[in-house]
Amino acid sequence: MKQFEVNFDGLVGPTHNYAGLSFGNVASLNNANAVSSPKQAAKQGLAKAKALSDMGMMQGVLAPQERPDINALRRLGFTGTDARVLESAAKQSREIFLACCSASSMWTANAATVSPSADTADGRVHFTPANLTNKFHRSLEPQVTGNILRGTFANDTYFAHHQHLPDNEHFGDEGAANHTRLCSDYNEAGVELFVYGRHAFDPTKPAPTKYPARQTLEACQAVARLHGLRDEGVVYMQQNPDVIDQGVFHNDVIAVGNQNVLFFHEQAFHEKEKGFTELQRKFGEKPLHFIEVPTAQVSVQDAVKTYLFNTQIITLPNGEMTIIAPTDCAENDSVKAYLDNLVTLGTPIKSVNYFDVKQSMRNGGGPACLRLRVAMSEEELNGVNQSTLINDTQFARLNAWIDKHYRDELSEDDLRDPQLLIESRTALDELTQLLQIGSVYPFQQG
Ligand code: SUG
Repeated sequence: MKQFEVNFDGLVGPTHNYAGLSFGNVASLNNANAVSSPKQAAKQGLAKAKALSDMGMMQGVLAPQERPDINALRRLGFTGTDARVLESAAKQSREIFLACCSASSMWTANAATVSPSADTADGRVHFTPANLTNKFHRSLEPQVTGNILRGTFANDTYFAHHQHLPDNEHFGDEGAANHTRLCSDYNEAGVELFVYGRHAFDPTKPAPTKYPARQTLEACQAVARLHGLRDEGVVYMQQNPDVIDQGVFHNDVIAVGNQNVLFFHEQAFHEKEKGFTELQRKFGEKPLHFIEVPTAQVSVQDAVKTYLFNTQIITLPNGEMTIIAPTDCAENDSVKAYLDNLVTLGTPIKSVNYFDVKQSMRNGGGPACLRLRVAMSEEELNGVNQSTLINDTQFARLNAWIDKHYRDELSEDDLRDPQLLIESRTALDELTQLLQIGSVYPFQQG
């Protein structure tokens, strides 16, 4: 039976900007207030998606959210016309205004946790949007994310959609960024590795002290229950609290997996041996490759700076694995030396492809942040809304759509311009038609 892992990349929205909103995400803080280039950012992202499609991979896109989020501003007491809401929010509370303008929905690794049908009790692909409670600007995303996922995976026979977990820090959930599925073949039952930062109900357990742990064990367990995963198909591991305090705000900044490969930094996990023993036992007899990067070769600092682990490991149509890495990895001597050597070691990873995703990196998002993975059978893939999949025609259409609607530059002042809101809504309304996902935005729903 044919099997596919489809990467759904987040389209960068027309109001892409850098606001420095994520405490604990060092790159995002360092680039606060820089003038952004929405057109270039969107084109960079789309070019990466197209390049993967040209490599023979199945590739889709997820629509961005509408920002500024006028609804959120109204809920917070700003009233009057849309123009008035923008003006008074920007004037009275710059922080709230900027949070409601965040470009963060482009990182679809945080859109949801996805369990393929081979792992779930009812044999459907399950989706739970991440509640992203730890950051106010990200907590605005789950409702519309759910709408977009329903519009993209619109067939109830194959796809099951859950509501996001309760909006509370006890159930802080950051989606696929802390979830890695290991398997021999995509459509065989696998082991889903959930990585958490802290225990919500047990304060005696270790936790970071400087930066927040965004994901709780209890959230991971709830998602596994919702998806109907077997105990034998799940492993929970805690992220090393020390690396969270060094800027590793999601597990996908320090570890990445694909099929039977887990690529990770020596310092990534708390109680590593215990977790790996369980992982190996549940994975079974078939080979499982643990590729550990020693601190002596790549420091945690370099890993955070270059996003060595926020790479995508993909299996090419010829069966070989390749790493999709940001160009930042090629520009760092120790990381480049590590990768050059890695492909000679006889592991399933045979090559590295570098991509320029600097517009995303400046907000702390590498290639892996930009995509949500969905493993599917051919039948399930046929049940996906086909307009959301990338082929030459759809790529050309989306590129033309960006050219038509996106600005070359955007500063903080532009975000309060009511004309930008009109431009952005016009663009998004057209996008929902292009992707045939229906009315997903509040402004379309009246
Ligand atoms: O949640 N940055 C995002 C980056 C998410 C990266 N995703 C993964 N690692 N999977 C975050 O911290 C910053 C936005 C700003 O500063 O404007 C932001 O939300």
